[in-house]
Amino acid sequence: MKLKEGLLTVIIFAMASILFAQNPIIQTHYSPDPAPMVYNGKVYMYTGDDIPGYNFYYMTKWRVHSSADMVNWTDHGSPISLESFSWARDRAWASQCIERHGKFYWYICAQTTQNNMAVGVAVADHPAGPFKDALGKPLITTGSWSNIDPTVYIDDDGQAYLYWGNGSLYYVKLNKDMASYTGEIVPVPQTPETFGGVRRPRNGNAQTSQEATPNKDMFVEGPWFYKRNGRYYQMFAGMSKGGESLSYSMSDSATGPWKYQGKIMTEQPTNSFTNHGGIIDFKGKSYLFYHTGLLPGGGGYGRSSALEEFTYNEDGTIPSIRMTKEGVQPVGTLDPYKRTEAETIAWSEKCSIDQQEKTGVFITNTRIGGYIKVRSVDFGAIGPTSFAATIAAGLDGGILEVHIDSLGGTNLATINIPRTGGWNSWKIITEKVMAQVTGIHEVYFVFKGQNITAGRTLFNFDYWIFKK
Ligand code: FUB
Repeated sequence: MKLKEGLLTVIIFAMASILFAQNPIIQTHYSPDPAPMVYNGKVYMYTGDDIPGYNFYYMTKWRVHSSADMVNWTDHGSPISLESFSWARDRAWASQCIERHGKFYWYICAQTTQNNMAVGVAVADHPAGPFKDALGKPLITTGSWSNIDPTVYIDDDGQAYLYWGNGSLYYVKLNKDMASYTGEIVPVPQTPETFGGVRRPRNGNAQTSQEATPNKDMFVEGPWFYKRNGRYYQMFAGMSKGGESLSYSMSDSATGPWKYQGKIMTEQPTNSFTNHGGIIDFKGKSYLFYHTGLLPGGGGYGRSSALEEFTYNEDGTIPSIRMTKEGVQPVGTLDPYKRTEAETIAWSEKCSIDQQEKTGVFITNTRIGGYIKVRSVDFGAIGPTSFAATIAAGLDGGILEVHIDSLGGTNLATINIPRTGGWNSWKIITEKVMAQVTGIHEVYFVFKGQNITAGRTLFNFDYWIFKK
């Protein structure tokens, strides 16, 4: 009896941790090297794109997601890839985007046709693009493998700084056009006092962190430069036992001297050698973005963005932060009476995303047993009477069920999906809402099927809306 109860508790705990999981925050694809940007009431998160099955960082594109509440993330697809930069041939590595006077400057790094790494910049009128290469050539190109992981910040006096580096850390002062700079590239001095240690000189061109001294720290890569309450922060991927830590230094000036402060995140079971982070304040809270290899099937070359909330110490220093599965709590609600893209997701299983010129980003590869969960949905005081979803299905048999609060919670609506004329022939299908719902709930869009071979796509799903 006791054994049975114990087993039951383990099963309930495992199910609860799946249902309450919020990290990694993107489940439909890998999303390494998260770089958050706060703009106009939303957080935009720019990431890379690890390719399943590879054994190195052979990445080819970058991605954008956004959230107004920190738990529901809308996928904006991949507005830039290596093809967007005529000079880039491989390794679409870490990036960061910033807004200046209504334009968005997305600093990326990639391997050049000359086989070294360089920093480039793409520009857009909207945070999710379309972006185009601002220069048609790299912005930083010195022939060095250290030209990776750009981070950018515009100071209160309007001066913009671009820092970057692997092993060595550099900066330049950007001009107001954000696509050129004045003065020399400045190498930042590294000592135990400034960055916790010194990396041994590189042997040739190898892109490796193997020279690290376990347990000590040093600047490895992935700088994240920002200012808060008049003080400057330089977070970076440092070195710990078994992999990269997230560590930081502080300064009273944008250009140093830097004072090493310690490790923010270290020796966590992230299942990834690298870590790469970004820090923002949003709606009065502070957040650390980082990556792990913890998405099922993931690892060191299959990394996904994760998120934790933290509070600065009174003196402005950053506490030690542990990774969690539960992630963060919502800081806003979602209005179900406005069109919501189906690719707005708090958690999902057994589905992925695709992108087309006409439809934009949509959910595809929906399979039996899969679902999309959306959190903090506010139905208000008067509940909905109907639910509509935009669906495309080349075959029939798929069923979309809408439940609240859990996968098996109250069933609000069921759509038996007909053939719509093809996987790209979209139809708005409306159904009556079968139960009364008011107030704030989680909503589950559950994928089911009748007489269907398990594993095949049930339907494509573009957006949904409730009506009162
Ligand atoms: O994602 C490729 C590289 O791995 C990044 O540029 C580094 O920061 C590390 O995360």
